[in-house]
Amino acid sequence: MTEHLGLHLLEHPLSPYVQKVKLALHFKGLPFTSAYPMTDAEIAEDFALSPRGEVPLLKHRDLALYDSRVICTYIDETWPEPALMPKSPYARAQIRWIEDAMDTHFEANTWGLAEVTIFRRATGDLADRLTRHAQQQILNWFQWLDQRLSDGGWFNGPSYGWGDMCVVPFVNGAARFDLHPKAGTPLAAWLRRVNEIDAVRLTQSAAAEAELDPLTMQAALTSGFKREYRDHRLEWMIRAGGIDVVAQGLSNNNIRFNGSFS
Ligand SMILES: N[C@@H](CCC(=O)N[C@@H](CS)C(=O)NCC(=O)O)C(=O)O
Repeated sequence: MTEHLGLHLLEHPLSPYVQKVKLALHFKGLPFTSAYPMTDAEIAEDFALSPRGEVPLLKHRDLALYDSRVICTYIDETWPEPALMPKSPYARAQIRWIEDAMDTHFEANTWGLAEVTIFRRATGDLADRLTRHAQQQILNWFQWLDQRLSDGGWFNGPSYGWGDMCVVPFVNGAARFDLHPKAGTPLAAWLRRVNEIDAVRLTQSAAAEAELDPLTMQAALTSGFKREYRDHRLEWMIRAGGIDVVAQGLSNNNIRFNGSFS
């Protein structure tokens, strides 16, 4: 498909949610343009479209959609072939369940590791404690994923699809922190196979090129950049023992929650 469809994605290549959307667009063979808002003015203009101020955000016609699940559903319903998911409601339910686990449980751990190693929100004992918590959780999640995969199988069922697109960005995200599925497990074998898919390779090389420089990111925290602490991330930080990190972020005004009506 080569026609111009006017699909424009606001993104950051490292975001696993963005990667999921890109994988869905590639799977359908849909051409799209993309950009990541950098300056304060771009961020303000683009994020005025979303009460969350998050990427991914997909613009199409007069729509500005946020949230990777909403976006992927829109893509699948608008361009139904090839289908992102199997037809059976049972199989779909399992995929949605895995997606929810990745989006709202697994991700908090890699996000927390970035808070420690890139944004340096904690040092010393607290950093060790948060890191250990994240590492242990991720290894447990690897086991959980392993149990949902048969040898040679896909999370989507008989072939690669949404079920895999919603897992691979997060598992690759853990590899950035040197956390890998155990050798010899179905998950490790799946990861090798899924990373050979062209679209996955493409999103991974874009992510590698966009790797965050810790010093730049720490400086950003003192010059107006606020990291989003909503929902599962806030809960993760508190549960992992980092309530002081939250208090400090509020006091330094470099964490934020959802926007509110003004
Ligand atoms: N539930 C959303 C989550 C999107 C999300 O959390 N995006 C992050 C990037 S990974 C973001 O834009 N965060 C903004 C910030 O940290 O300020 C989705 O599925 O799209």
